[in-house]
Amino acid sequence: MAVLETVIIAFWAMIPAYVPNNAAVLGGGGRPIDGGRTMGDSRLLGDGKTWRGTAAGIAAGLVLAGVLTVLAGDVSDILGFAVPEFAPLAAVGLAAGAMLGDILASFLKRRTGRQRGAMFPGLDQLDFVVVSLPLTALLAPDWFREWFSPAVILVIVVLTPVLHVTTNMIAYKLGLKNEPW
Ligand code: CTP
Ligand code: K
Ligand code: MG
Repeated sequence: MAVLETVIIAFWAMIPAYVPNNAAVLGGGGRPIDGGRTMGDSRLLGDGKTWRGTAAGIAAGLVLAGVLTVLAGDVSDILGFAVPEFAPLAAVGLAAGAMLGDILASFLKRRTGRQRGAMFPGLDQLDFVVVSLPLTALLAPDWFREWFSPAVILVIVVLTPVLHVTTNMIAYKLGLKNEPW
């Protein structure tokens, strides 16, 4: 499989997992998921993980998966190779897995003494991949096997941190995000 083809499939397949993070920033606010609860000296998750942000993130991921599924046939014809349509459970695994990964990362940040907004290099860039891929493999195993070849997974692990750093820098410059990570 050509490298460019692998990169395009990896990017396409991960859009429903990439978009939730950014949508959560735009839609966030209101009641924190942890309801203010603490564990030890720190918040369980912190004020940066809200119900509204999480719902906005998952909804955005599902909508994107739907749009891409509608476009997949035409795009595949234009490109000359197939890009994935999203099985409903694959869309759920990618979108909800991304938000769950971000929430688990905040849990780990609070346990390691990091305040809301503190950076955690590595975890910040890959938290959503680490949960969304296994969750998708669990919820839609056939779909996952069809599209997430070892080569595609390798591209995702390399490409995701680059995209993450770039989009967060842009969001920071636009004043949408408080920190550039
Ligand atoms: N956000 C949200 N709900 C989520 C994820 C994000 O409301 N599930 C919103 C919050 O306003 C949050 C912002 O998006 O402050 C940026 O997200 P993120 O960088 O993930 O959170 P941080 O504020 O950095 O908090 P943490 O240190 O816990 O990651
Ligand atoms: K985060
Ligand atoms: Mg942050």
